[in-house]
Amino acid sequence: MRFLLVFCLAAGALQAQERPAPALSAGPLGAWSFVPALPGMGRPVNVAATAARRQALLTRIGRGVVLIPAAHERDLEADYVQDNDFRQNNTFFYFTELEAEDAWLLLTALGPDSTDVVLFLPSRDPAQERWTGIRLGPDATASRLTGIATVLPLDSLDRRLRIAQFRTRGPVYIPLDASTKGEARLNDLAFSARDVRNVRPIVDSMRLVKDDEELARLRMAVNITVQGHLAAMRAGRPGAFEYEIEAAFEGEVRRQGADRLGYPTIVGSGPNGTTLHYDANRRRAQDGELVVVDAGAEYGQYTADVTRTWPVSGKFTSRQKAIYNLVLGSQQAAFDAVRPGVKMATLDSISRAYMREHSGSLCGETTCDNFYIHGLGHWIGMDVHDVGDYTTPLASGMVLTLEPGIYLPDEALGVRIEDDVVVTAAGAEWLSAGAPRSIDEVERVMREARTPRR
Ligand SMILES: [Mn+2]
Repeated sequence: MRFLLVFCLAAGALQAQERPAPALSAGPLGAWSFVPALPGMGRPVNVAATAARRQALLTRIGRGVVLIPAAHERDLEADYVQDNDFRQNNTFFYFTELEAEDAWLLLTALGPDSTDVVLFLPSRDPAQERWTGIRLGPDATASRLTGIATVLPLDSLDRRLRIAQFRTRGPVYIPLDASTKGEARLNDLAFSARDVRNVRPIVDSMRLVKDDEELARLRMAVNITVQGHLAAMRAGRPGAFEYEIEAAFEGEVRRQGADRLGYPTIVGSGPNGTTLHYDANRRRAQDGELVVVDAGAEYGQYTADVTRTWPVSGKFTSRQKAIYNLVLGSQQAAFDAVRPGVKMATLDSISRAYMREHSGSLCGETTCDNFYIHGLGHWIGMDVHDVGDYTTPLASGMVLTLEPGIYLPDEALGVRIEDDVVVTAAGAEWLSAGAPRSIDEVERVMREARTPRR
């Protein structure tokens, strides 16, 4: 009730400095937060969080210049578009939370107490805006909404860059990766015989530990994804096509305000459940089979990654139960070991050891861990397989997946259970616990979906 009141007050005078209240019980989880003065697709920028990240980067660098480009509109003729023509570059987004195309960010560090931040935006073009809608231009509105005091037209970038290089006489850091390999300005810099370095390793290590703002976005993406998995389970029935289950997931997450999918939805029934990245989703699920649904929604540039495995009939067979509970136990063993200081490789070994020791005769002559053919998990964030060194010991605020599986192609039987987990000071928290995971919960949700309501 208190939250509702706060929301009403905030909605009256929403400013860029304030965060919108989280989505409430009424309406979709990811309800659109309208910012009258921020054109385009953008949600409000958390100016405090982005300023803190920029300062942390400049502090790490000490002395030097950082230049980061935004993404550009996709080419409808050349690219396979997924949902719309633009997704922001992750490095640019991390330091701005801005979904502006063709922008650049220039950061200058002259020492611990002297830093400078300039955002460059293309000048507005009224004729072009008939096609694109209103764009954020280099003016006082942009400064207010982004929390960046200096916002200049794009055509002043090269001059400002030269001045920044002259003032610092230090290295120039630029993101060198697949997303920027077509940037002529960065290529010119990289071949300029100056001290040019890749900023990605520093940024990637920062992105490994999520701040509160990032965790809030991840929680939203996960909560939306949970709703999608419930919808997928409810759409399950013998004879359902895999794409019907896919549509139930994707329809629900979009209805809940997901921006797009985090990755192509995997719906593998029967034999397809034993193919790890099967995403054609064209087969008809047969009575008695399991279906593996590995699907995640993206919200506010962050993606969830959740997998559920359930029987299309709504009831597990005793064989399916035994395999499923072995995977579940293996996941729980890993979860119970998550705490700051532990490494991903240790968790992986713990989950495998559990599976080996509890296999009994389930997998015949051998133990079931021999059919657990992928790693335990990975970081998630703005990328579904997020950046960051996997040898880094866990720390509070890191977010990872735990996804053991057993794949038995000879029996057309695959089970994967994947949840998203945030490391806390005391251990870990399940983020995706709202998606039914135990056999009883899964069967109950599927039974209730079939029972006609009176
Ligand atoms: Mn995954």
